[in-house]
Amino acid sequence: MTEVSQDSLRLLGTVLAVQANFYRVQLDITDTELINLSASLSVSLTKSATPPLLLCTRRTRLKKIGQQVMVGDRVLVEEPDWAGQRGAIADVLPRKNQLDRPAIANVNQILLVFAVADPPLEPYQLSRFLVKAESTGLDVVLCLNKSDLISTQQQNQINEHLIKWGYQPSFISVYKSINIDKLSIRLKDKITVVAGPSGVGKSSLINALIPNINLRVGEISGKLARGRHTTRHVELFDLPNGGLLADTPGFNQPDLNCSPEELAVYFPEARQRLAVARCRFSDCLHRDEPDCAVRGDWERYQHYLEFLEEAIARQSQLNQQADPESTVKVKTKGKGKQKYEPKLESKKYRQKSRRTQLQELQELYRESEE
Ligand SMILES: Nc1nc2c(ncn2[C@@H]2O[C@H](COP(=O)(O)OP(=O)(O)OP(=O)(O)O)[C@@H](O)[C@H]2O)c(=O)[nH]1
Ligand SMILES: [Mg+2]
Ligand SMILES: [Zn+2]
Repeated sequence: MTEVSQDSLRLLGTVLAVQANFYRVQLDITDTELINLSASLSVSLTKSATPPLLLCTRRTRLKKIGQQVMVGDRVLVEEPDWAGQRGAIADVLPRKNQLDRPAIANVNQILLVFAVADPPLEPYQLSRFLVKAESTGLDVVLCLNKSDLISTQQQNQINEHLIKWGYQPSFISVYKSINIDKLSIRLKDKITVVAGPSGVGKSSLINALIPNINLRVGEISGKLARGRHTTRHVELFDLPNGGLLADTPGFNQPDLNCSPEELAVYFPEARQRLAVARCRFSDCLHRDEPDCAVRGDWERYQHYLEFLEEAIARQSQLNQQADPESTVKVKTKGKGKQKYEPKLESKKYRQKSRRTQLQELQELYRESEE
């Protein structure tokens, strides 16, 4: 192998999965392009149109500066060993964004999957997922699966509601291959994260979009598998027509961790109202303030009020935790309900860092989801 051409080759790729200290990187360039690019490389590759995958380590320099590498990262790969399919990540390009759960960088959109039936479509739960998805700032594609289970009339009714909510759902059926092709066009050349409650057909859909992937379908991914590292494991899958897709384990109640002030903008209906009028107060929470532009008889206003209560409770909880002199302690009970009780004064009471408490809180939420 001629060292010179190897060195002059700047290989860019995307991290598809992280396994212990190894990173599975898909190169931008296809095998065929690679061979054509440099005839002097004694690369023993079979010509194929698929981009090569290299199992990479992270350069010591990156470790020293504390540069993490995550799924979705765009990376510069050096010293490719084509025969052994190995390489080393020399640099990480700046991230456009970063999701925490699942931990993926550079995501373009969220594909929110719900079922029209089995499990029944619950407006409040759907609202919660929509708000959570909106709070990432990413585009939200809403898909309603199992349309084979309802009549056209029922479908139209659901559609009317969702249009009022500010969404245009795609009604799909994995079973009957309805609108799957249209959906795959929207996924082309993008990094998409699939989300939605358990049992709606997320894995079935991904299996339909990516032949030969064989994700587990219909298993109770909730109780048993979740929490084990197998399902926490994040991986991006290559779509046949370009683009990457990540499955997430279904969970039925995402925690909303936005502040009370920002909540309204995660409702398209409220955004519309705020685009044409203003509230009298700039810090209006749109509850009972005079001259509010958002309060009104829109369908999801009650959802807004409920999520607002939650966001307010959450915020005061965080404030309590930040203030060691506080005399009130918050007990978190399942399903995100909070109860306030007087904190027991104790000299031995050890103030935990806010970070530890947040982590514990997240664990609690996770447990309540399971
Ligand atoms: N009627 C009907 N059933 C479907 C359709 N797609 C999937 N299912 C069924 O729905 C059930 C759940 O499908 P999964 O793909 O495992 O659902 P999931 O969203 O991945 O569930 P979790 O992994 O628990 O989050 C399975 O029994 C599927 O066969 C569809 O288009 N129509
Ligand atoms: Mg699944
Ligand atoms: Zn207002």
